Amino acid sequence: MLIGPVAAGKSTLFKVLSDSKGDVRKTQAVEFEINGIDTPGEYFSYPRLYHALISTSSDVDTIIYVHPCNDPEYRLPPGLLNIYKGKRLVGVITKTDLPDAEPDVIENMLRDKGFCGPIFRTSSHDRQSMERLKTYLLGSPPDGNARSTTS
Ligand SMILES: Nc1nc2c(ncn2[C@@H]2O[C@H](COP(=O)(O)OP(=O)(O)O)[C@@H](O)[C@H]2O)c(=O)[nH]1
Ligand SMILES: [Mg+2]
Repeated sequence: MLIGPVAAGKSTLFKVLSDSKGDVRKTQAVEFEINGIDTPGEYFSYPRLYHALISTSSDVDTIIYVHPCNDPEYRLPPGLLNIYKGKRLVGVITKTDLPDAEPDVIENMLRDKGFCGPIFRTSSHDRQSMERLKTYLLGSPPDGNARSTTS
């Protein structure tokens, strides 16, 4: 399941990860594909909508937190990751093609805040960067160990 703020690039990633065709539109509702769930950024940005995220995520193995690399503000709500204990957590820093991209700054910020798990960097202009994430997701079993092996 992909989570993260509005316009982080979740749906763009989701399209590649789920091999779906068609344009990326603004995500109005939770969208299900066979292997994944895309969520609207609003669910993530408004505390009164957290329950929607939490109930949607109850059956998923893997949470992918998506953060654009030109946004220096930490946006993961405190405590939300604790709810996801036991699930595989993967970070993705998107939009590395932008002129104001600062992927190192964003990655350090996530680590400073205690984000565990592998962190990938992607750009929609670099299909391979997204395919690498996909290969990882397909190749490593979601057993929850990713969190403790990489930090
Ligand atoms: N430059 C650039 N733009 C991107 C990238 N990924 C997504 N976008 C753009 O950012 C906007 C928001 O993307 P979207 O996937 O809808 O974000 P979501 O709200 O998290 O689902 C769209 O205009 C995308 O085309 C990227 O890697 N690089
Ligand atoms: Mg979306």
